[in-house]
Amino acid sequence: EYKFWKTQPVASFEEKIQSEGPIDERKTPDDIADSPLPLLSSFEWVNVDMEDDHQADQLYDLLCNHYVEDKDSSLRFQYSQKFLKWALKSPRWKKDWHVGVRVKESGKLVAFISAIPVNLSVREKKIESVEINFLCVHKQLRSKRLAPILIKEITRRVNKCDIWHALYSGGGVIPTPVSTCRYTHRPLNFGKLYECGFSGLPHNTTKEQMIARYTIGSSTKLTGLRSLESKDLDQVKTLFDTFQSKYELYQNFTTEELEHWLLGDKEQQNLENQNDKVIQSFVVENDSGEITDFVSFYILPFGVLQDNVHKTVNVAYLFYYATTAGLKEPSDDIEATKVLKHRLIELVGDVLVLAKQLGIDVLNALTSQDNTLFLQDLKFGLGDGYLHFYLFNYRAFPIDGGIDKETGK
Ligand code: YNC
Ligand code: MG
Repeated sequence: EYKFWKTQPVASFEEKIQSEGPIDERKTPDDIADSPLPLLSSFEWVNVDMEDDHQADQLYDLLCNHYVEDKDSSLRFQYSQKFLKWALKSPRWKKDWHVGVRVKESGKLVAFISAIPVNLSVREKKIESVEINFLCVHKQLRSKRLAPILIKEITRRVNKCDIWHALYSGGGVIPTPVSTCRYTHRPLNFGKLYECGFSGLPHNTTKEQMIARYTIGSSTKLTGLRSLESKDLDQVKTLFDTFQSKYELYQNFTTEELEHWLLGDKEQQNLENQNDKVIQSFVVENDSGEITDFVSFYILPFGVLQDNVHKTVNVAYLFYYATTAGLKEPSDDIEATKVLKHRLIELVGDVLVLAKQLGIDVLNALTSQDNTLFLQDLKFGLGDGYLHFYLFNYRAFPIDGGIDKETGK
């Protein structure tokens, strides 16, 4: 059990955490090996160059056919090239951290893992880290202990840059989640979700009743709601920094990073039709020109794997948001939460309309942070997927992910 993870600087399931901080003894880049771990002689390490469309396409192919699937293998994440470039080339990205394994003879890309730099806040501490994502091994090479080699190799490359901590997340349990959240789903096109097998009919209901239940208006309600523009970024940064500081685990963004994550990379910002962007962000501007709220979602379709009239489900994920609501009435916590809740219902309520206008079939959100304030009112339903968050080489007290420990709801 956990033969590999037992050797890594992560908290064990059993241990009772006494204090927060690094697990490994302090090291320097000089303590770290200069060359990559050995692979079987028919394979080789490569950097996947995301600026080369041909190589980006090879990564797209690998993930499209071998990346994360839902529980009964009926749907698989379908990251587009555009999405992958955005996700992998965030500010301060390194080619050396887009690690591939190829078959020497054919050049075929059969495995991948990536890191991007992130600056984390874990409670009062700031931790220079990376985020690990897109770990993938070709289906024919599974269960051969290649994943631990990829993880050790990315660790080596990151350590060589004097970074010793990482954030990562996944649907499976390994030692030891710092937080566990559940996925929730807000159907926007119930008829299609039902036809794809994404949604079922609850007992004693008809498809027509469910379609009626999830019907939403055709126009947004908030006055002053509009697309985010680059001129808003300084205000949005201040708003976001203030809003996030109450959370126990979050990323600190520079203005440049905020621009990247909320407006997209240059390629997306220059798209003729802004509706084609995978990241969609909106602000609310009041009469005095102040930004009082922002909200964003990204679009990541699921490929439908069985034979079906529908080939993809258009899924949007609620991403970052912030509001001034509830911030200025600090005298009474309960009252402040009520104000915040009311505002988030309005804000995310408008997101439902905007997403529907873009042809999105379902909006997903996690039970994390303040999301539990609006999920029920806006008819998000609990899904069967969980997302576990992990920290590498950092012990931290568990963080509430919005799930009731007893009922799992
Ligand atoms: C996973 N997702 O437990 P033990 S999420 C971490 N994250 O080790 P093998 C994982 N570890 O239990 P396979 C993991 N999945 O013996 C498996 N493991 O200690 C562990 N799926 O290796 C597992 N992508 O090679 C076991 O397994 C060992 O052939 C078994 O390959 C696994 O990106 C995988 O779900 C996931 O492509 C590559 O199943 C494969 O099955 C696959 O025999 C579909 O490995 C796609 C998929 C995962 C998405 C993600 C985050 C990854 C985080 C990795 C950990 C990073 C640590 C920090 C490093 C930087 C540090 C610095 C500084
Ligand atoms: Mg393997």
